Amino acid sequence: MPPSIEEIKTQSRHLRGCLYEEVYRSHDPGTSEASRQLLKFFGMYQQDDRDQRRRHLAEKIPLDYSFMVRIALAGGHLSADQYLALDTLANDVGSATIRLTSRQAVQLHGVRKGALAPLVQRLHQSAMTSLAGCGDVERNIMSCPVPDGDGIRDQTAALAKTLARHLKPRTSAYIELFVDGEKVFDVREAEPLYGPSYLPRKFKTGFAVWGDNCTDVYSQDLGLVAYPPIAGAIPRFAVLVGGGLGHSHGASRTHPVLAKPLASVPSHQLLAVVEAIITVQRDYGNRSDRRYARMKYLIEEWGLSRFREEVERRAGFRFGPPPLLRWTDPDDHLGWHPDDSGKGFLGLYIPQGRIADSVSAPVKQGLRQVVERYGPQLRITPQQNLLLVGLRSQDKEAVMQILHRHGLDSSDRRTPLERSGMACVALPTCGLALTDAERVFPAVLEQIRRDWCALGLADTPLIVRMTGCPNNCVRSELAEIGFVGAGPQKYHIYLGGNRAGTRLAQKYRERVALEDLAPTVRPLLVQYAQNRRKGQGFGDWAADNGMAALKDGLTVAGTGVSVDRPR
Ligand code: SRM
Ligand code: SF4
Repeated sequence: MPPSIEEIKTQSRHLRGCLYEEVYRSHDPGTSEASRQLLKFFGMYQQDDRDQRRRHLAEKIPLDYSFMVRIALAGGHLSADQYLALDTLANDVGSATIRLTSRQAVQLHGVRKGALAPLVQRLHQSAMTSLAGCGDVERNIMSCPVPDGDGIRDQTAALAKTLARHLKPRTSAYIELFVDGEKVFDVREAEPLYGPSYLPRKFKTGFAVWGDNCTDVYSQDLGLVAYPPIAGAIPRFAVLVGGGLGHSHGASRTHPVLAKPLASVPSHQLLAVVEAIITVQRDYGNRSDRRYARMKYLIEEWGLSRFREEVERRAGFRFGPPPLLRWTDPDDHLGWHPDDSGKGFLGLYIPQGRIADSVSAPVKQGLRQVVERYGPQLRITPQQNLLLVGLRSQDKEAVMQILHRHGLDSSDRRTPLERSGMACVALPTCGLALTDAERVFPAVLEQIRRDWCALGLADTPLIVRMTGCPNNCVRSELAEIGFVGAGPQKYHIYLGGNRAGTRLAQKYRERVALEDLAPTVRPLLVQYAQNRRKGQGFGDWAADNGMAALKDGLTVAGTGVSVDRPR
């Protein structure tokens, strides 16, 4: 029997295992299963080109392994120099693209094993790290990317950074292996928070500011919502626990869950509460079946009261009741936002978060030019877009011109539907993809956009997301329309999430062919355009009707109008 992941972690001497031998000594382009699991804790995923896999297997030639490296950036913050370093690294050791992720991190794909150590060394020189980009630890911590001059958003972003530093694994294996290139036999360090076997599963934390749920806090293991949004007030935090969206088509008890309100805590006690929550999951989370190892399943098993009691016991004080949270429609933060100091930030729509050069759109070169010349701070949004922060108002036009010359449209020219659309990486790099997402999404979105505009809805928001499998990496089952990969070029269609990200979408159709996705939702868009209440979003309309009614082509509730039966 091969060792389980729990055994691999526990026996690894704080994530060392055989990594030294396999990364430095072996000429094999890939690594063993045990090393693959350990490398994830260092933000490194072994992958092969799925487009080539079948041919390689048929011709009995080894798979063409490379690594995806995920650089964790709390709140998506990057300095100009850091961005330029990533841009250079992508060219030097990656596939010449930078991928902004749905959790505000950066991924470089196509890195060869021999380039992992040089890559980490260069990250290190620029004060960046891929440590805990993946693995059974706290993942990249999200927060609203918008600057507000030391207001509540900047305060929560600063807290996100502090928390991210505090929750990093303490093992020095990452530095030894990838910076110093040393093999260490005698490990004496402690992992005070995680212990020798780390967490049962990944753990995700996201901050939000009351009213603006741009980080989708209900999808997080731990959501922390700063309130009240009053200038000068010291924020408290509403604590939400047990969210998580991934599920498996083959495991019927797996399911997406929205995080539940647990408590209200003042900011000075936040760290104690976060640590208490993480250690409860560490000690009681399921370590025998990884499919049920996320904290959402522990909370479902225990109930919220028992969970709260245990967390309070560990934190050492009683929690206040959570406030009733209110959310407005999320802002996508795109376009030009001047402040009072003659500066501002420019939100850029980056389709599918992919910064790359093509002949007609050398976007990566254009961004490099802007960052070199104007030196803005950069922030990645939770929708895979980019903010250039601290630009002088007088430079804005010149920046736009450079970007335009390099094929990056002004976000103002895009409809809300395009600006909010997201697709996950999927094929050809993702080992879990059942089908495409990023590569096919633009065409599907374009069909839906045309229908939407033809119905006079160009200015009405509509959130459409697509993933290549039910792991939900762009949170598709929170979208108003979610396409979730079910097999080659087949997708389940989910409807009825809302713009505030507080409701799960429901399955509407199964295994719809790629080319039928837009035609299948078209009749519903028509009905929505005719029958919606004032201000009612498409997701609300779909949820109000219910999937049963929509599926059966029954009368739309309260409108007396019949829905066309989709193909
Ligand atoms: Fe994800 C695994 C990409 C956000 C749920 N995710 C993967 C892997 C690493 C595939 C693998 O395990 O081999 C994907 C790498 C693809 C590639 O080639 O680059 C991958 N996930 C992504 C990213 C890049 C999607 C994107 O296009 O932006 C996001 C990177 C996040 C980051 O920067 O840290 C990404 N993944 C998410 C999210 C959304 C979120 O966190 O806000 C989710 C749903 C929320 C959740 O976790 O419940 C998500 N990814 C998963 C899961 C299912 C986890 C579960 O417990 O249900 C997996 C599979 C797993 O962990 O076993 C997974
Ligand atoms: Fe891969 Fe599935 Fe995540 Fe898409 S949703 S990146 S296909 S794991």
